[in-house]
Amino acid sequence: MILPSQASFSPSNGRLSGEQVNRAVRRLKDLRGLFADEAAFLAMDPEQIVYEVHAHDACGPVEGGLFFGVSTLFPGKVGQEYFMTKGHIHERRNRGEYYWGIEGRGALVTMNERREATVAVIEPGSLHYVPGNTAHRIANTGNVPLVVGACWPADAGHDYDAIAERGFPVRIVEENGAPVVRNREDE
Ligand code: PAN
Ligand code: ZN
Repeated sequence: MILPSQASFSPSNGRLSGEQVNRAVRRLKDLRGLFADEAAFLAMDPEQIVYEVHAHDACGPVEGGLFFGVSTLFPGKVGQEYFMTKGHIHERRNRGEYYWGIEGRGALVTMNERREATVAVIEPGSLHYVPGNTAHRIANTGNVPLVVGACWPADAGHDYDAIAERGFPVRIVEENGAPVVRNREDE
């Protein structure tokens, strides 16, 4: 008999529970160098949790498998820049991914291989397809946790180094109390 699931998912808050759920935490100190305002970054608590990822990855990194995850990105800013995930491109470059908004409000930032960026609003019920060969990150532009679901090929892998050097071409920052997209060329 095939067991259909070893975990449960709450449709209201996105929490994943079950024995086969992996939990990863990223703290401010794990995001060093990503934010524009280095002085503001250094003045903050490095142990502060910025986001958590709960993933049901029971099948392991096999071709044809799928992973399911829920990211919870807490509200906050470093200077004027909203809290964000590290961001990555998949190790197997052609692997795509679905994201969907569950709670809170934020931005999905993507960058293709020509370094062209897109920014989409994430809100409860929004659905986003991230094609292959495309780096992706999310930012929380609201005052409550941003909860985002994701499903991606189990053999995709995460490549952080490939984009760490030059980063994404845009930043999501607060100006006059509202989120705006800032081109890094203007910095
Ligand atoms: C997501 C991300 C998650 C955390 O599950 O891994 O939001 O972001 P970083 O991996 O960039 O820290 C996903 O895109 N998986 O492929
Ligand atoms: Zn991904």
